[in-house]
Amino acid sequence: SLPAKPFIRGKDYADFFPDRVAMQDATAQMALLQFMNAGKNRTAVPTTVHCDHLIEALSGAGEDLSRALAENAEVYEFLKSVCARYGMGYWQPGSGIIHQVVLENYSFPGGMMIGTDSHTPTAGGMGMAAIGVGGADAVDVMAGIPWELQWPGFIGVRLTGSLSGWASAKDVICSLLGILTVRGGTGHIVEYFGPGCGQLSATEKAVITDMGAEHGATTSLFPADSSHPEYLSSTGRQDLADEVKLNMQLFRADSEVYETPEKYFDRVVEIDLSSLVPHLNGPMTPDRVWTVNTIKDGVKKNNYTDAISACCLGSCNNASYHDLAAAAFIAKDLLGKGIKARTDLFITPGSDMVRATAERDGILATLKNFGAVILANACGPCIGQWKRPDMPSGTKNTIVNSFNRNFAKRNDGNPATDAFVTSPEIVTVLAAAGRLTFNPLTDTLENGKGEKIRPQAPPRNNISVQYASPEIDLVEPPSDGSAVSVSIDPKSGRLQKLEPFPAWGGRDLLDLPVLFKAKGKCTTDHISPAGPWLEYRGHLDNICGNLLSGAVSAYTDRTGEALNFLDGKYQEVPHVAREYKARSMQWVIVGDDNYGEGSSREHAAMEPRHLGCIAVIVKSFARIHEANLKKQGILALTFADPADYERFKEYDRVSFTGIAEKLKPGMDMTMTLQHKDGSAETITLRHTYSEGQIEWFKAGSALNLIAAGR
Ligand code: MIC
Ligand code: SF4
Repeated sequence: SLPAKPFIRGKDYADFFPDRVAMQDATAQMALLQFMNAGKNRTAVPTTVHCDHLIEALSGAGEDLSRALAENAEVYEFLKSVCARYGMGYWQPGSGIIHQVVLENYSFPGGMMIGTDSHTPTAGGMGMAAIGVGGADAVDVMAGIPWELQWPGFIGVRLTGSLSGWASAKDVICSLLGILTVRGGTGHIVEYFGPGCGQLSATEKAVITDMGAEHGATTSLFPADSSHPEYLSSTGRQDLADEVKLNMQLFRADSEVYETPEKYFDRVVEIDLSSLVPHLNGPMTPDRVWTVNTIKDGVKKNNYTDAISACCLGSCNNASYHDLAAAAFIAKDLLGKGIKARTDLFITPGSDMVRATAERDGILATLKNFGAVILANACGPCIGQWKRPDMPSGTKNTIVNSFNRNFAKRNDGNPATDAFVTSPEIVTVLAAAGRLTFNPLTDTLENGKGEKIRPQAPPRNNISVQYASPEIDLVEPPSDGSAVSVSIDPKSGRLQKLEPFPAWGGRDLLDLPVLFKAKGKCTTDHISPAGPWLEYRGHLDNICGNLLSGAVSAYTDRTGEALNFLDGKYQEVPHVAREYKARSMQWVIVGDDNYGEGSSREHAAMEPRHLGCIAVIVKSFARIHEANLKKQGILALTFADPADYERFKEYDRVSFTGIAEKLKPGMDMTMTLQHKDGSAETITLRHTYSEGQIEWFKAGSALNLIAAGR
């Protein structure tokens, strides 16, 4: 039924019933451990689990996959048995990166899905409302209860002109990041429109919507056009392709929206595809924009290393068939002129379907001849699963990749690696040039004979391809899984049954130490890093060992350390938190802008909760992290006056009194900040809690309510 009054953007909450849930192995473990406590027999909607994050990149697809199967056997077995038990599909290790597999198999215009990964909006390239969430949100949908979202605002992006030369879809989103920054999309859906959309294939559109996660948008979306039935058909979904062709108008905004977008969108951004030049965004943040024309200034001003130590082509963002085909075109042309890759070049195909098709068409053979190492169809170097024996941590170096994010330590765990994100085309040509400042628009390469070679940009041919069948794919669940047993070894270091978090209990929260005051950028990669820690994603107590280990303390400017109020020493955050927990002391975190940017990993909320955190108070939140904190029973609060962040000093404590009366939808709250010298001040705080979400806090977590049947 229609709501009685229109929802107010950025204020009202609305209930949704998404069509599908997708989870990847690194987040599915915690999501499924929670779902197992929800008291349900079967998932309420089609649900799939994708094994992609846990595969390490070292020597190439075959060996890396075999090693992953052996090393992660316990976790894969757990995921597989939970899938069989609760009626979910299990995409085996090697089948591909979640978003590419979803795009190929489950995306269609007009659908709605959620996924426990921030890049779920990749399917927005196919006109699907696809939203990244934490595992507890997935539990709602799998349990058949409505999933709540604050009614978003809308940003319209009008695309005109057409891409040419070395410019690609990646440059659309890299340039938009320069306009919106990493916070600009927060709380909004970014909708593309205009004549430029028709120039882009479905997988090119998906590059743009995938990386919408980087400006914080709830999701990004393209209207349906002929690229959609074409992709449906080439991925073996002819029936859907026919339906979409017949109903195209239903999956586009009404014509008045396109005629007078300013009336409907909160903001309209114009991007002329014809004017785009290749971007190289980075390092450390995807909204630091450079192009092949300006990067020389960057190197000069910021002392980036010009020599490139390695190039990577892959990730959910840019590892489609057409991406590999474009790279192979450049490689073939250069090989013919006597030039090979000068740097290491690692390639992770997006899925086994892409791998099989690229192999069939000779694309992988060309890339290998060029010098590329083909890695498993998985996240690999994009998520720190990259072993670099030749690059000791701490060595300053430059890498170039076709991924989407480039936060510190993200790819190889080395804080001194500067990562630049760019298109597969630029990755390939820079692998041949070996230096960051090579400009394919103006510069030439030199071959062994001393000849000057101008590299050729690939033609923009999005000719449709009939995809080959993958060798590694889906294991369907039995029709009745109730007899399947799911076992967790109580001695396991990787999996641990979850104990419900305690209810709030109606108490005032008095004299809480500020355990950590984060300075500057504090993404989920800073709060709960991935890489080697991916091993503990199913074991809450063990993964707590990484809490805030990448975050910079505002008091000392060093990472990962907190002042222990009990003995006056600076120690690792988890150590101090455990000492407080042992004494039943609750504590708080204070943070800067866009706190919790990046990943959907709810570990960044569950770890502090497990160790006794009761409130996180920041200048502003990234959407998914704020929701994760609320779901896990932590108070997620923002300063009414961001300048109040400055008031926090070492040894400060905070108190909240009268919470039941003060925590009301739409109302500000107050908090007392007590300084070491005995003085105190009152600070006004904002929040976005709805009536129902306040109940999550009271119950100790949203899951506690579901488990209690409420
Ligand atoms: C990422 O790209 O940061 C990840 C790893 O895919 C995360 C999920 C995770 O932390 O497991 C994401 O984007 O949500
Ligand atoms: Fe995997 Fe990287 Fe995509 Fe995250 S961004 S899903 S780690 S490929």
